[in-house]
Amino acid sequence: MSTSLKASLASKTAALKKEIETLLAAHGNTPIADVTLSQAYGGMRDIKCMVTETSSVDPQEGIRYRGMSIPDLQAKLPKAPQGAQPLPEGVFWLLLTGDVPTAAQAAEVTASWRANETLPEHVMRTLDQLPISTHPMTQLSIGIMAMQNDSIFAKRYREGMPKSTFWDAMYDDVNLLLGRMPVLAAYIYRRTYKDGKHIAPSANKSLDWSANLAHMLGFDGEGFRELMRLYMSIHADHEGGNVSAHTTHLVGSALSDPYLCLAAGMNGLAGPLHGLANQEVMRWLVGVKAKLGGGVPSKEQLSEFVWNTLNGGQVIPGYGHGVLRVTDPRYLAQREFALQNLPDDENFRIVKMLYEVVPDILMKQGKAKDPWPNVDAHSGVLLVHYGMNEYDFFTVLFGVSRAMGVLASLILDRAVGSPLERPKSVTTEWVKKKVATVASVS
Ligand code: NMX
Ligand code: MLT
Repeated sequence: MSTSLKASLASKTAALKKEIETLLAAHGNTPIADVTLSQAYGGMRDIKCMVTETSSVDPQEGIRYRGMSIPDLQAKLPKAPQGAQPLPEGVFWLLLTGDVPTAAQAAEVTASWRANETLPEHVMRTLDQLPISTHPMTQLSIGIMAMQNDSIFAKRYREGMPKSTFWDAMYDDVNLLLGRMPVLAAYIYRRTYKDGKHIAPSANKSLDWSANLAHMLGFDGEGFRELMRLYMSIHADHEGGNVSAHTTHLVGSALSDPYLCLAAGMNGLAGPLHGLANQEVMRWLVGVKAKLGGGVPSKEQLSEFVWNTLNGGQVIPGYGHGVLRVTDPRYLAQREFALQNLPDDENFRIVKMLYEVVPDILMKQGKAKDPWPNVDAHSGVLLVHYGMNEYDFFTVLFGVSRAMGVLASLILDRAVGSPLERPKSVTTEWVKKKVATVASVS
Protein backbone atom coordinates (compact mmCIF):
# COMPACT_ATOMS: atom_id res chain seq x y z
CA MET A 1 0.00 0.00 0.00
CA SER A 2 1.25 3.50 -0.78
CA THR A 3 1.76 4.76 2.77
CA SER A 4 2.86 8.30 2.02
CA LEU A 5 -0.12 8.85 -0.31
CA LYS A 6 -2.47 7.68 2.43
CA ALA A 7 -0.77 9.90 5.01
CA SER A 8 -0.86 12.93 2.71
CA LEU A 9 -4.51 12.25 1.97
CA ALA A 10 -5.37 12.03 5.67
CA SER A 11 -3.99 15.48 6.45
CA LYS A 12 -5.47 17.07 3.30
CA THR A 13 -8.95 15.70 3.86
CA ALA A 14 -9.01 16.67 7.54
CA ALA A 15 -8.37 20.27 6.45
CA LEU A 16 -10.93 20.06 3.63
CA LYS A 17 -13.60 18.69 5.96
CA LYS A 18 -13.05 21.62 8.33
CA GLU A 19 -13.20 24.09 5.47
CA ILE A 20 -16.54 22.64 4.27
CA GLU A 21 -17.96 22.74 7.81
CA THR A 22 -16.96 26.40 8.16
CA LEU A 23 -18.47 27.25 4.76
CA LEU A 24 -21.72 25.51 5.59
CA ALA A 25 -21.97 27.13 9.01
CA ALA A 26 -21.53 30.62 7.52
CA HIS A 27 -23.23 30.26 4.12
CA GLY A 28 -25.37 27.12 4.26
CA ASN A 29 -28.47 29.00 3.08
CA THR A 30 -26.80 30.92 0.25
CA PRO A 31 -28.39 29.93 -3.10
CA ILE A 32 -25.82 28.92 -5.75
CA ALA A 33 -28.22 28.02 -8.58
CA ASP A 34 -31.80 28.42 -9.81
CA VAL A 35 -33.53 25.52 -11.51
CA THR A 36 -35.77 25.99 -14.54
CA LEU A 37 -38.44 23.66 -15.79
CA SER A 38 -36.39 22.98 -18.93
CA GLN A 39 -33.51 21.80 -16.76
CA ALA A 40 -35.74 19.55 -14.66
CA TYR A 41 -37.08 17.87 -17.80
CA GLY A 42 -33.83 18.26 -19.74
CA GLY A 43 -31.28 16.05 -18.03
CA MET A 44 -30.44 18.59 -15.28
CA ARG A 45 -27.95 20.22 -17.65
CA ASP A 46 -25.81 22.93 -16.04
CA ILE A 47 -27.48 22.91 -12.60
CA LYS A 48 -24.75 23.52 -10.04
CA CYS A 49 -25.91 21.12 -7.34
CA MET A 50 -23.00 18.85 -6.49
CA VAL A 51 -19.38 19.26 -5.41
CA THR A 52 -16.47 17.28 -6.87
CA GLU A 53 -12.92 18.18 -5.86
CA THR A 54 -10.81 16.19 -8.31
CA SER A 55 -11.45 18.09 -11.54
CA SER A 56 -13.65 20.60 -13.31
CA VAL A 57 -14.68 21.23 -16.92
CA ASP A 58 -14.95 24.77 -18.26
CA PRO A 59 -17.14 24.95 -21.40
CA GLN A 60 -14.50 27.06 -23.19
CA GLU A 61 -11.32 25.46 -21.82
CA GLY A 62 -12.16 21.87 -21.06
CA ILE A 63 -10.80 19.65 -18.38
CA ARG A 64 -8.50 20.64 -15.54
CA TYR A 65 -7.39 18.11 -12.95
CA ARG A 66 -6.99 20.09 -9.72
CA GLY A 67 -6.51 23.19 -11.83
CA MET A 68 -4.04 21.60 -14.26
CA SER A 69 -4.73 21.43 -18.03
CA ILE A 70 -3.57 18.46 -20.13
CA PRO A 71 -0.43 20.34 -21.35
CA ASP A 72 0.30 21.11 -17.65
CA LEU A 73 0.02 17.41 -16.81
CA GLN A 74 2.33 16.56 -19.70
CA ALA A 75 4.88 19.12 -18.54
CA LYS A 76 4.78 18.59 -14.79
CA LEU A 77 3.83 15.03 -13.87
CA PRO A 78 6.42 12.24 -13.57
CA LYS A 79 7.07 10.24 -16.76
CA ALA A 80 8.45 6.81 -17.63
CA PRO A 81 12.27 6.73 -18.18
CA GLN A 82 12.13 7.36 -21.95
CA GLY A 83 8.57 8.61 -22.04
CA ALA A 84 6.99 11.97 -22.83
CA GLN A 85 3.48 11.27 -21.49
CA PRO A 86 2.41 11.61 -17.85
CA LEU A 87 2.21 8.47 -15.72
CA PRO A 88 -1.39 7.84 -14.59
CA GLU A 89 0.04 6.95 -11.18
CA GLY A 90 0.92 10.64 -10.88
CA VAL A 91 -2.55 11.60 -12.12
CA PHE A 92 -4.12 9.53 -9.34
CA TRP A 93 -1.90 11.18 -6.71
CA LEU A 94 -2.83 14.60 -8.06
CA LEU A 95 -6.55 13.85 -8.19
CA LEU A 96 -6.58 12.60 -4.62
CA THR A 97 -4.41 15.22 -2.94
CA GLY A 98 -4.12 18.20 -5.29
CA ASP A 99 -0.31 17.86 -5.19
CA VAL A 100 2.06 17.05 -8.05
CA PRO A 101 3.93 13.95 -6.88
CA THR A 102 7.65 13.36 -7.22
CA ALA A 103 8.92 10.52 -9.42
CA ALA A 104 9.57 8.49 -6.26
CA GLN A 105 6.00 9.03 -5.06
CA ALA A 106 4.59 7.97 -8.46
CA ALA A 107 6.82 4.88 -8.28
CA GLU A 108 5.37 4.15 -4.86
CA VAL A 109 1.89 4.09 -6.41
CA THR A 110 3.14 1.80 -9.20
CA ALA A 111 4.55 -0.57 -6.58
CA SER A 112 1.37 -0.59 -4.49
CA TRP A 113 -0.87 -1.25 -7.50
CA ARG A 114 1.44 -3.82 -9.00
CA ALA A 115 1.51 -5.68 -5.67
CA ASN A 116 -2.21 -6.32 -6.26
CA GLU A 117 -2.11 -7.66 -9.80
CA THR A 118 -3.59 -11.10 -9.15
CA LEU A 119 -7.16 -11.90 -10.11
CA PRO A 120 -8.92 -14.33 -7.78
CA GLU A 121 -9.40 -17.72 -9.45
CA HIS A 122 -13.20 -17.54 -9.14
CA VAL A 123 -13.27 -14.23 -11.07
CA MET A 124 -11.54 -15.85 -14.03
CA ARG A 125 -13.85 -18.87 -13.83
CA THR A 126 -16.90 -16.58 -13.67
CA LEU A 127 -15.79 -14.76 -16.82
CA ASP A 128 -14.99 -18.06 -18.53
CA GLN A 129 -18.62 -19.13 -18.09
CA LEU A 130 -19.93 -16.17 -20.11
CA PRO A 131 -20.66 -16.62 -23.81
CA ILE A 132 -17.71 -15.31 -25.82
CA SER A 133 -20.13 -12.91 -27.50
CA THR A 134 -20.77 -11.11 -24.17
CA HIS A 135 -19.84 -7.47 -24.68
CA PRO A 136 -16.47 -6.66 -23.03
CA MET A 137 -18.11 -3.89 -20.96
CA THR A 138 -20.61 -6.40 -19.59
CA GLN A 139 -17.69 -8.68 -18.77
CA LEU A 140 -15.92 -5.79 -17.05
CA SER A 141 -18.92 -5.04 -14.89
CA ILE A 142 -19.42 -8.71 -14.00
CA GLY A 143 -15.69 -9.10 -13.26
CA ILE A 144 -15.76 -6.14 -10.86
CA MET A 145 -18.88 -7.49 -9.15
CA ALA A 146 -17.31 -10.94 -8.86
CA MET A 147 -14.50 -9.41 -6.78
CA GLN A 148 -16.91 -7.75 -4.35
CA ASN A 149 -16.51 -10.50 -1.75
CA ASP A 150 -13.02 -9.06 -1.13
CA SER A 151 -14.34 -5.65 -0.10
CA ILE A 152 -12.58 -4.38 3.00
CA PHE A 153 -15.11 -1.55 3.31
CA ALA A 154 -18.07 -3.96 3.36
CA LYS A 155 -16.34 -6.24 5.89
CA ARG A 156 -15.32 -3.43 8.21
CA TYR A 157 -18.75 -1.80 7.96
CA ARG A 158 -20.31 -5.07 9.11
CA GLU A 159 -17.87 -5.11 12.00
CA GLY A 160 -19.05 -1.64 13.04
CA MET A 161 -16.22 0.64 11.91
CA PRO A 162 -16.78 4.28 12.91
CA LYS A 163 -17.69 6.85 10.25
CA SER A 164 -14.36 8.62 10.77
CA THR A 165 -12.53 5.61 9.29
CA PHE A 166 -14.78 4.98 6.25
CA TRP A 167 -12.27 6.69 3.97
CA ASP A 168 -9.44 4.49 5.23
CA ALA A 169 -11.29 1.26 4.37
CA MET A 170 -12.33 2.81 1.06
CA TYR A 171 -8.72 3.69 0.26
CA ASP A 172 -7.58 0.10 0.86
CA ASP A 173 -10.32 -1.28 -1.39
CA VAL A 174 -9.49 1.23 -4.13
CA ASN A 175 -5.81 0.37 -3.96
CA LEU A 176 -6.65 -3.29 -4.53
CA LEU A 177 -9.17 -2.53 -7.25
CA LEU A 178 -6.85 -0.26 -9.21
CA GLY A 179 -4.13 -2.92 -9.03
CA ARG A 180 -6.53 -5.45 -10.47
CA MET A 181 -8.28 -3.36 -13.15
CA PRO A 182 -5.58 -3.77 -15.84
CA VAL A 183 -5.36 -7.51 -15.16
CA LEU A 184 -9.13 -7.83 -15.42
CA ALA A 185 -9.19 -5.81 -18.65
CA ALA A 186 -6.38 -7.88 -20.18
CA TYR A 187 -8.08 -11.11 -19.10
CA ILE A 188 -11.28 -10.03 -20.88
CA TYR A 189 -9.36 -9.02 -24.01
CA ARG A 190 -7.35 -12.23 -24.30
CA ARG A 191 -10.32 -14.53 -23.52
CA THR A 192 -12.57 -12.75 -26.00
CA TYR A 193 -10.19 -12.16 -28.88
CA LYS A 194 -7.03 -14.25 -28.41
CA ASP A 195 -8.37 -17.76 -27.75
CA GLY A 196 -7.83 -17.40 -24.01
CA LYS A 197 -4.04 -17.28 -24.42
CA HIS A 198 -3.33 -15.10 -21.39
CA ILE A 199 -0.16 -13.16 -20.70
CA ALA A 200 1.12 -12.90 -17.13
CA PRO A 201 2.01 -9.49 -15.67
CA SER A 202 5.56 -8.41 -16.44
CA ALA A 203 8.25 -9.87 -14.18
CA ASN A 204 9.80 -6.41 -14.16
CA LYS A 205 8.00 -5.04 -11.11
CA SER A 206 9.16 -1.48 -11.70
CA LEU A 207 7.40 -1.40 -15.09
CA ASP A 208 4.65 1.20 -14.80
CA TRP A 209 0.93 0.41 -14.61
CA SER A 210 0.14 1.39 -18.23
CA ALA A 211 3.13 -0.39 -19.76
CA ASN A 212 2.23 -3.50 -17.80
CA LEU A 213 -1.34 -3.24 -19.08
CA ALA A 214 0.02 -2.97 -22.64
CA HIS A 215 2.20 -6.04 -21.98
CA MET A 216 -0.70 -8.15 -20.66
CA LEU A 217 -2.84 -7.13 -23.64
CA GLY A 218 -0.05 -8.36 -25.92
CA PHE A 219 1.40 -5.04 -27.17
CA ASP A 220 4.99 -4.53 -26.10
CA GLY A 221 6.27 -1.72 -28.32
CA GLU A 222 7.17 1.64 -26.77
CA GLY A 223 4.64 3.43 -29.04
CA PHE A 224 1.66 1.54 -27.59
CA ARG A 225 3.02 1.96 -24.05
CA GLU A 226 3.16 5.71 -24.49
CA LEU A 227 -0.31 5.67 -26.00
CA MET A 228 -1.58 3.80 -22.95
CA ARG A 229 0.06 6.35 -20.60
CA LEU A 230 -1.62 9.19 -22.47
CA TYR A 231 -4.92 7.34 -22.80
CA MET A 232 -5.05 6.35 -19.11
CA SER A 233 -4.14 9.89 -18.04
CA ILE A 234 -6.65 11.84 -20.11
CA HIS A 235 -9.73 9.61 -19.66
CA ALA A 236 -9.49 9.47 -15.86
CA ASP A 237 -11.80 12.27 -14.79
CA HIS A 238 -14.24 14.80 -16.23
CA GLU A 239 -15.71 16.51 -13.15
CA GLY A 240 -18.59 14.97 -11.22
CA GLY A 241 -21.69 15.31 -13.40
CA ASN A 242 -20.87 12.88 -16.21
CA VAL A 243 -22.80 9.62 -16.13
CA SER A 244 -20.02 7.33 -14.87
CA ALA A 245 -18.79 9.72 -12.16
CA HIS A 246 -22.25 10.75 -11.02
CA THR A 247 -23.45 7.14 -10.88
CA THR A 248 -20.43 6.00 -8.87
CA HIS A 249 -20.91 8.91 -6.46
CA LEU A 250 -24.67 8.32 -6.12
CA VAL A 251 -24.34 4.60 -5.41
CA GLY A 252 -21.52 5.37 -2.95
CA SER A 253 -23.78 7.75 -1.06
CA ALA A 254 -25.74 4.70 0.12
CA LEU A 255 -22.40 3.52 1.61
CA SER A 256 -22.16 0.79 -1.01
CA ASP A 257 -18.59 -0.47 -1.29
CA PRO A 258 -16.39 0.58 -4.23
CA TYR A 259 -16.95 -2.65 -6.17
CA LEU A 260 -20.71 -2.00 -6.22
CA CYS A 261 -20.16 1.66 -7.05
CA LEU A 262 -17.61 1.14 -9.80
CA ALA A 263 -19.64 -1.60 -11.51
CA ALA A 264 -22.61 0.80 -11.55
CA GLY A 265 -20.44 3.58 -13.00
CA MET A 266 -19.09 1.24 -15.67
CA ASN A 267 -22.62 0.27 -16.67
CA GLY A 268 -23.24 3.95 -17.37
CA LEU A 269 -19.98 4.28 -19.27
CA ALA A 270 -21.17 1.42 -21.48
CA GLY A 271 -23.93 3.59 -23.00
CA PRO A 272 -23.47 4.86 -26.60
CA LEU A 273 -23.97 8.50 -25.60
CA HIS A 274 -21.15 8.12 -23.03
CA GLY A 275 -18.00 5.94 -23.26
CA LEU A 276 -19.31 3.47 -25.82
CA ALA A 277 -19.09 6.29 -28.37
CA ASN A 278 -15.41 5.39 -28.87
CA GLN A 279 -16.30 2.03 -30.43
CA GLU A 280 -19.16 3.62 -32.38
CA VAL A 281 -16.79 6.16 -33.93
CA MET A 282 -14.57 3.42 -35.31
CA ARG A 283 -17.53 1.40 -36.57
CA TRP A 284 -18.98 4.46 -38.25
CA LEU A 285 -15.64 5.36 -39.84
CA VAL A 286 -15.13 1.85 -41.19
CA GLY A 287 -18.72 1.99 -42.48
CA VAL A 288 -17.84 5.15 -44.42
CA LYS A 289 -14.80 3.47 -45.99
CA ALA A 290 -16.71 0.31 -46.89
CA LYS A 291 -19.56 2.25 -48.48
CA LEU A 292 -17.20 4.42 -50.48
CA GLY A 293 -15.02 1.56 -51.68
CA GLY A 294 -12.04 1.94 -49.29
CA GLY A 295 -9.20 4.45 -49.02
CA VAL A 296 -9.50 8.08 -47.98
CA PRO A 297 -12.77 9.61 -49.24
CA SER A 298 -13.03 13.13 -50.64
CA LYS A 299 -14.46 15.89 -48.46
CA GLU A 300 -17.59 15.92 -50.61
CA GLN A 301 -18.13 12.18 -50.14
CA LEU A 302 -17.56 12.51 -46.41
CA SER A 303 -20.01 15.41 -46.13
CA GLU A 304 -22.65 13.38 -47.94
CA PHE A 305 -22.13 10.47 -45.55
CA VAL A 306 -22.42 12.77 -42.52
CA TRP A 307 -25.68 14.23 -43.85
CA ASN A 308 -27.02 10.75 -44.57
CA THR A 309 -26.29 9.72 -40.98
CA LEU A 310 -28.06 12.81 -39.62
CA ASN A 311 -31.00 12.44 -42.00
CA GLY A 312 -31.29 8.82 -40.90
CA GLY A 313 -32.01 10.14 -37.40
CA GLN A 314 -28.66 9.07 -35.93
CA VAL A 315 -26.03 11.06 -34.08
CA ILE A 316 -22.49 11.57 -35.37
CA PRO A 317 -20.51 9.64 -32.76
CA GLY A 318 -17.60 11.49 -31.18
CA TYR A 319 -19.14 14.94 -31.74
CA GLY A 320 -21.02 17.10 -29.26
CA HIS A 321 -20.90 17.39 -25.50
CA GLY A 322 -23.12 18.12 -22.51
CA VAL A 323 -20.74 20.81 -21.16
CA LEU A 324 -17.97 21.61 -23.65
CA ARG A 325 -18.47 24.27 -26.32
CA VAL A 326 -15.03 23.95 -27.95
CA THR A 327 -12.92 21.11 -29.32
CA ASP A 328 -12.25 18.77 -26.39
CA PRO A 329 -8.63 19.27 -25.24
CA ARG A 330 -8.45 15.48 -24.84
CA TYR A 331 -9.13 15.24 -28.57
CA LEU A 332 -6.38 17.77 -29.22
CA ALA A 333 -3.89 15.85 -27.05
CA GLN A 334 -4.59 12.71 -29.08
CA ARG A 335 -4.35 14.64 -32.34
CA GLU A 336 -0.93 15.90 -31.24
CA PHE A 337 0.11 12.31 -30.46
CA ALA A 338 -1.09 11.21 -33.92
CA LEU A 339 0.66 14.07 -35.71
CA GLN A 340 3.91 13.03 -34.04
CA ASN A 341 3.59 9.26 -34.26
CA LEU A 342 1.28 8.35 -37.15
CA PRO A 343 0.93 11.38 -39.44
CA ASP A 344 0.24 9.32 -42.57
CA ASP A 345 -2.12 6.76 -41.07
CA GLU A 346 -5.15 6.40 -43.35
CA ASN A 347 -7.73 6.42 -40.55
CA PHE A 348 -6.08 9.44 -38.96
CA ARG A 349 -6.35 11.27 -42.29
CA ILE A 350 -10.09 10.58 -42.29
CA VAL A 351 -10.41 11.74 -38.67
CA LYS A 352 -8.62 14.97 -39.63
CA MET A 353 -10.96 15.44 -42.58
CA LEU A 354 -14.00 14.81 -40.36
CA TYR A 355 -12.76 17.63 -38.10
CA GLU A 356 -12.89 19.91 -41.15
CA VAL A 357 -16.33 18.70 -42.27
CA VAL A 358 -18.54 17.74 -39.29
CA PRO A 359 -18.66 20.95 -37.18
CA ASP A 360 -19.89 23.00 -40.15
CA ILE A 361 -22.59 20.46 -40.92
CA LEU A 362 -23.74 20.22 -37.30
CA MET A 363 -23.90 24.03 -37.17
CA LYS A 364 -25.91 24.08 -40.41
CA GLN A 365 -28.27 21.45 -39.01
CA GLY A 366 -28.62 23.68 -35.94
CA LYS A 367 -29.47 21.11 -33.29
CA ALA A 368 -26.27 20.19 -31.42
CA LYS A 369 -25.21 22.88 -28.94
CA ASP A 370 -21.60 21.75 -29.31
CA PRO A 371 -20.56 20.88 -32.89
CA TRP A 372 -16.97 20.03 -31.92
CA PRO A 373 -15.25 16.65 -31.47
CA ASN A 374 -15.01 15.06 -28.02
CA VAL A 375 -12.46 12.60 -26.60
CA ASP A 376 -14.08 9.60 -28.30
CA ALA A 377 -13.69 10.97 -31.83
CA HIS A 378 -9.98 10.24 -31.76
CA SER A 379 -9.06 7.37 -29.46
CA GLY A 380 -10.09 4.48 -31.74
CA VAL A 381 -7.81 5.33 -34.67
CA LEU A 382 -4.80 5.44 -32.36
CA LEU A 383 -5.53 1.97 -30.97
CA VAL A 384 -6.17 0.56 -34.45
CA HIS A 385 -2.88 2.03 -35.68
CA TYR A 386 -0.98 -0.12 -33.17
CA GLY A 387 -2.95 -3.23 -34.11
CA MET A 388 -5.85 -3.28 -31.66
CA ASN A 389 -8.74 -3.88 -34.06
CA GLU A 390 -11.39 -5.10 -31.64
CA TYR A 391 -13.59 -2.02 -31.37
CA ASP A 392 -15.95 -3.46 -28.76
CA PHE A 393 -13.02 -3.56 -26.33
CA PHE A 394 -12.20 0.14 -26.53
CA THR A 395 -14.61 1.28 -23.81
CA VAL A 396 -12.99 -1.16 -21.37
CA LEU A 397 -9.77 0.86 -21.67
CA PHE A 398 -11.79 4.03 -21.00
CA GLY A 399 -13.19 2.23 -17.95
CA VAL A 400 -9.79 1.25 -16.53
CA SER A 401 -8.77 4.89 -16.71
CA ARG A 402 -12.09 6.29 -15.46
CA ALA A 403 -11.84 4.00 -12.41
CA MET A 404 -9.02 6.23 -11.12
CA GLY A 405 -11.08 9.42 -11.16
CA VAL A 406 -14.36 8.08 -9.85
CA LEU A 407 -12.70 6.03 -7.12
CA ALA A 408 -10.54 8.98 -6.02
CA SER A 409 -13.76 10.96 -5.61
CA LEU A 410 -15.38 8.10 -3.72
CA ILE A 411 -12.54 8.13 -1.15
CA LEU A 412 -12.92 11.90 -0.80
CA ASP A 413 -16.70 11.55 -0.42
CA ARG A 414 -16.23 9.25 2.55
CA ALA A 415 -13.44 11.41 3.99
CA VAL A 416 -15.59 14.53 4.13
CA GLY A 417 -18.68 12.60 5.22
CA SER A 418 -20.85 13.18 2.11
CA PRO A 419 -24.45 12.23 2.94
CA LEU A 420 -26.97 10.06 1.14
CA GLU A 421 -27.85 11.69 -2.20
CA ARG A 422 -31.59 12.05 -2.49
CA PRO A 423 -32.95 14.88 -4.68
CA LYS A 424 -36.67 15.64 -4.68
CA SER A 425 -38.62 14.65 -7.76
CA VAL A 426 -42.00 16.04 -8.77
CA THR A 427 -44.76 14.93 -11.14
CA THR A 428 -46.03 16.70 -14.27
CA GLU A 429 -49.27 17.25 -12.36
CA TRP A 430 -47.25 19.12 -9.69
CA VAL A 431 -45.48 21.11 -12.42
CA LYS A 432 -48.79 22.20 -13.98
CA LYS A 433 -50.05 23.50 -10.63
CA LYS A 434 -46.74 25.22 -9.93
CA VAL A 435 -46.62 27.09 -13.25
CA ALA A 436 -50.28 28.07 -12.85
CA THR A 437 -49.53 29.57 -9.40
CA VAL A 438 -46.47 31.41 -10.69
CA ALA A 439 -48.49 32.77 -13.68
CA SER A 440 -51.33 33.99 -11.42
CA VAL A 441 -48.99 36.06 -9.18
CA SER A 442 -47.05 37.66 -12.05
N1 NMX B 1 -24.88 14.28 -33.89
C1 NMX B 1 -26.19 14.55 -34.15
N2 NMX B 1 -26.99 15.20 -33.32
C2 NMX B 1 -26.46 15.62 -32.16
C3 NMX B 1 -25.13 15.42 -31.83
C4 NMX B 1 -24.33 14.69 -32.73
N3 NMX B 1 -23.05 14.39 -32.47
N4 NMX B 1 -24.89 15.95 -30.61
C5 NMX B 1 -26.06 16.48 -30.19
N5 NMX B 1 -27.02 16.27 -31.14
C6 NMX B 1 -28.44 16.57 -31.05
C7 NMX B 1 -29.02 15.85 -29.86
O1 NMX B 1 -29.29 14.48 -30.16
C8 NMX B 1 -30.25 16.67 -29.58
O2 NMX B 1 -31.23 16.30 -30.51
P1 NMX B 1 -32.80 16.23 -30.11
O3 NMX B 1 -33.17 17.62 -29.75
O4 NMX B 1 -33.45 15.71 -31.33
O5 NMX B 1 -32.91 15.29 -28.94
C9 NMX B 1 -29.77 18.08 -29.89
O6 NMX B 1 -28.64 17.94 -30.77
C10 NMX B 1 -29.37 18.87 -28.68
O7 NMX B 1 -28.41 18.12 -27.94
P2 NMX B 1 -27.27 18.84 -27.08
O8 NMX B 1 -27.95 19.63 -26.00
O9 NMX B 1 -26.34 19.56 -27.96
O10 NMX B 1 -26.46 17.61 -26.50
P3 NMX B 1 -26.68 16.83 -25.13
O11 NMX B 1 -26.04 17.58 -24.03
O12 NMX B 1 -28.11 16.45 -24.94
O13 NMX B 1 -25.88 15.48 -25.43
C11 NMX B 1 -24.08 14.17 -26.22
C12 NMX B 1 -24.47 15.42 -25.45
C13 NMX B 1 -22.59 13.96 -26.06
C14 NMX B 1 -24.83 12.96 -25.66
C15 NMX B 1 -24.44 14.39 -27.72
O14 NMX B 1 -23.68 15.46 -28.23
C16 NMX B 1 -24.24 13.15 -28.56
O15 NMX B 1 -25.16 12.33 -28.65
N6 NMX B 1 -23.03 12.99 -29.20
C17 NMX B 1 -22.71 11.80 -29.94
C18 NMX B 1 -22.34 10.66 -28.99
C19 NMX B 1 -21.00 10.92 -28.33
O16 NMX B 1 -20.02 11.27 -28.98
N7 NMX B 1 -20.93 10.67 -27.01
C20 NMX B 1 -19.65 10.76 -26.28
C21 NMX B 1 -19.56 11.92 -25.30
C22 NMX B 1 -18.24 11.91 -24.59
N8 NMX B 1 -18.13 10.79 -23.67
O17 NMX B 1 -17.18 10.07 -23.69
O18 NMX B 1 -19.04 10.55 -22.86
C1 MLT C 1 -16.67 12.17 -19.94
O1 MLT C 1 -15.44 12.10 -20.08
O2 MLT C 1 -17.23 11.75 -18.92
C2 MLT C 1 -17.49 12.68 -21.09
O3 MLT C 1 -16.82 13.67 -21.81
C3 MLT C 1 -18.90 13.02 -20.75
C4 MLT C 1 -19.16 14.20 -19.86
O4 MLT C 1 -18.27 14.86 -19.36
O5 MLT C 1 -20.37 14.48 -19.70
